[in-house]
Amino acid sequence: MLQALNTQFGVKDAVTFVENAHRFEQAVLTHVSGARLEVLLYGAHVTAWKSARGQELLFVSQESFFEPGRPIRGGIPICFPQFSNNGPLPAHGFARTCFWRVERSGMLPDDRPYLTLALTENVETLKLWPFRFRLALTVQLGEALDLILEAGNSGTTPFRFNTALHTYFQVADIRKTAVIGLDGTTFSDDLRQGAHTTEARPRIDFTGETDRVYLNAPDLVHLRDDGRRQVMTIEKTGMHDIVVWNPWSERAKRMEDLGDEEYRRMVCVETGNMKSAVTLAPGQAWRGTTRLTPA
Ligand code: TA6
Repeated sequence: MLQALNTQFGVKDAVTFVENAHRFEQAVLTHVSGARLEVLLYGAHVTAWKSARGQELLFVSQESFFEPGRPIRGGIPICFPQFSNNGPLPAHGFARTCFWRVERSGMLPDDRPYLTLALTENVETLKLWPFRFRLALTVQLGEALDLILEAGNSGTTPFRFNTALHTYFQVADIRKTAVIGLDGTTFSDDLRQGAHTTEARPRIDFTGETDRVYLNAPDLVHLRDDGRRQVMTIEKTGMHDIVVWNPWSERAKRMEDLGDEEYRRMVCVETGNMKSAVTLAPGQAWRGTTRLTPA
């Protein structure tokens, strides 16, 4: 299988297919700047992203499961067609626990490698969600990482979905971490039964469990990691909401796939349509993008 993938989709010095330490097939993308990305076929899950400076930018828990059927704790899980437990499906939908197929790979005119993974309905997804669809993730790697998520309705009835790129950023210390650019935005607070409040703080610091969906959030926010003196610029298009999540100590202790202290080194700043569902008529398609630029 790996050999067939490399023959069909490998790109010299830029896209290679290998097994990871847990025997999952993954694509490794490399860019001339030194940036490096690992994407599993399982869940189209990005599990590692190194900057041109060689710094790992994503968090993956030491306690994460790497087992078919179980979600991975960290990296960039894709939530689809449900976000969280807001519906009858497994938490965050089924896309993150399905094996996707490679659709395309290559080099862009500016010499950035790209890869497209796709998921379409199968017997298992139809049991859970009776719709025909195509979901695709394209990753483009330069000094920034571009993530392009597309969903299409290939059936004969309309459907609604929610989706997210549930990105876990690695930070040096959550107490020296802040999200900038959400002031003035209304959020739904999961820790207060979804109560709506307007964010007053230009700089959102972390002092406890945080689980908020910022509704119709700005298309540009920053994540400051003052511990590592790094700033991540997060830009989105076609995606309405931003989730900010850190489980903090008590919740971390109750999670079997997160170490008790690991909450200190992660924060999720997620882009997607968590509350504002997308409706697609037969033949229609949706596209949302997120660009992550480290500095
Ligand atoms: O995005 C925040 C959230 O929905 C939280 O409520 C929290 O449960 C987290 O995602 C992780 O969900 P998971 O199903 O991966 O344990």
